[in-house]
Amino acid sequence: MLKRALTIAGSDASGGAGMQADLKTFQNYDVYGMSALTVLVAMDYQNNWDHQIFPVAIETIKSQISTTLEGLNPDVVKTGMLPSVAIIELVAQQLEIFGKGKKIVIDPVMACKGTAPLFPENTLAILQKLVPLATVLTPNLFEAAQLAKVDPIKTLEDAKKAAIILHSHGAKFVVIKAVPYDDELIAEVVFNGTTFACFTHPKLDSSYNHGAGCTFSASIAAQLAKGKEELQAIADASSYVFSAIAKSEKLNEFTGALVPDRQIFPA
Ligand code: PXL
Repeated sequence: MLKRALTIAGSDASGGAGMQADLKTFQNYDVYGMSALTVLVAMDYQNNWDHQIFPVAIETIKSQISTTLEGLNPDVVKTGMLPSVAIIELVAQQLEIFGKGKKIVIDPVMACKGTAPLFPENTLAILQKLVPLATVLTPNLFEAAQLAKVDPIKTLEDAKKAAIILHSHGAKFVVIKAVPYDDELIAEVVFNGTTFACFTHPKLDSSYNHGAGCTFSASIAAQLAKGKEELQAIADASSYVFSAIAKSEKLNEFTGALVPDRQIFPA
């Protein structure tokens, strides 16, 4: 039977990140995707690709969550950009009531690559309301340091300390993305409360990677929907995104497209 995944996230007009990345990824795994849109992001191509942010009204978000989470019974829910404390609180409340027993992937989006943090005041709300609901929490280095209230993460040891702190706030699996591992490798660093795992791959400096974070957490969500165990889903998501970046293609002078391989495996 078709497995179902819901993304509660923003729209990236450029098509690479946000719910566009999530729905494309779900499709690529043969998982039925649905969405509750929280914010629209547009980019100014005449002004250095500056990001413009247009939040969706709370009642509109609530109706979409009702349609999907209550009305269509997703196997897994993924969250992405939530552009205000009120929206974070709404999503957390709806997940607590209607998300019971479901796997939940929380991508604590705080900024778009190359831009200033969008919503620094949201950090505490994400930590208190969403992190405790996470089956898998997928911060990047910046988000992990902000949420764990530690200095910028520069080493594997720094990342492990932050992962322990974030796990203590209730996330079952914490994955810190793109941690410097050694001179040639970067790693996804995973902590589940007892053991660490590192999934390494070579650094890929020159490729386009817009939307890599969203695609990574959406890949985990799709695989969880199909019944894969968390650690294996995280490992396979790491390879999936690495390959998609390696094959990425330029779209314009500011951004490129990830090119992932299609994933066909039985549910
Ligand atoms: O990559 C972070 C991100 C998440 N969600 C939306 C975005 C971006 C970055 O552009 O636009 C909607």
